[in-house]
Amino acid sequence: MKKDLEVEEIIDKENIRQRDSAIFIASENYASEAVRNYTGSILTNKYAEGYPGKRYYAGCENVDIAENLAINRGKELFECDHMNVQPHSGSQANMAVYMSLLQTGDKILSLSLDHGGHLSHGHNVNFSGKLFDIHNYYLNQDTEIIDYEQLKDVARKVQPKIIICGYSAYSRTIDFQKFKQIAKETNALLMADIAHIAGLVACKLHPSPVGVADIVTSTTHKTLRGPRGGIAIISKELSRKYDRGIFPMIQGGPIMNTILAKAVAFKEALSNDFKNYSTNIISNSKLLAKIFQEGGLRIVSGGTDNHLMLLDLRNIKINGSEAEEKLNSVGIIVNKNAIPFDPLPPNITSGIRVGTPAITTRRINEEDLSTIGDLIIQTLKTPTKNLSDIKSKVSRIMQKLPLP
Ligand code: DSN
Repeated sequence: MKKDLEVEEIIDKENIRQRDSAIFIASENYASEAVRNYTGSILTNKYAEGYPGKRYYAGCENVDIAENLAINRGKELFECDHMNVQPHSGSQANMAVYMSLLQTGDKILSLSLDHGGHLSHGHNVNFSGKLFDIHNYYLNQDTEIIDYEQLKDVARKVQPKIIICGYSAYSRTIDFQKFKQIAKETNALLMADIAHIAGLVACKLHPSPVGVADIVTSTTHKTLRGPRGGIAIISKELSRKYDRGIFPMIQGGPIMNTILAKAVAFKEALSNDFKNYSTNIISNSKLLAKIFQEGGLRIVSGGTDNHLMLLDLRNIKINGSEAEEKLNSVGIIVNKNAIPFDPLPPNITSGIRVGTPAITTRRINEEDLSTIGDLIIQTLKTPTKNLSDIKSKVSRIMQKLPLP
């Protein structure tokens, strides 16, 4: 293969960045070499509109096997009866729910984005907010966790067609059974978007919404550590409609190379190694939360049950945007994030989101993680911009950790 030098340079630099940085972006991970290789396989060459055995192209005999393999492994992993592995992303898995099961203009009830929800759950700059009538529920201002009583009141008043749970910046366990009771009482469908917690759900480290929610959507690249893409788990009654919602309604040809890599990731996720990994994600998250609290940082809701936490930085007089930039300058990668009832706009924010899926894949030990936790506190609290000493300490730790 003739090398494209401009492209090689990008990859070389990104390799170094990923190796030397302490990555705490809650939605990122390091996929295995197998997942990366199969994502780059020759299945990228194949058109396969339709579903296994019912394609609109000839020559699909091998990709049919690939898609069925992904479906069967996915069903085993999540203990479900029907899975669609074709969504190109989490947003598209969600879009297909609304487009196939609702009419445009129908009411959707979801957690507002600035309380931890997702753009595709009805934000006004997103297709979901433009095409549907969005109503929100919120976190309780004192506890900063879901207020199920308030949710029930809003649901009774709004009478939504669908209620959405599952979030991008929520560090506490979600009670899917309570959601189901409220959805049942108000005659609404229930959708659980488990993009963030999918790996934890698969390992039974978070309760599963499968068999409780009518539709479960997810990405495959966060805690699940697969290729970048989406999936949906649907009840038997709704599956035909949903499948048609993906194809032909909102997507054309499935990305067969990614679907093959999803099959690989599901097999990895069925292993004991993955269960240990997922257990470590949570213990690392709890360890960091403890270090931050001992260092005087405030954690939204007072702690974490999962792979992430939100830090409220108001008491140390730095905003989310400044914190993100400062930490980035020392090789610690987080993202600014609104905190519930944030007085600052979303491009600045009062908080940062810190997650442990990626750093746990690097097999960091408690001692090194504690050191990095302390370096995060130091970076945020030190007024000076000259933080080269901290940067060297971070890269020294990260360089010795294996990459998958
Ligand atoms: N953008 C993702 C996240 O960072 O949570 C969600 O899609």
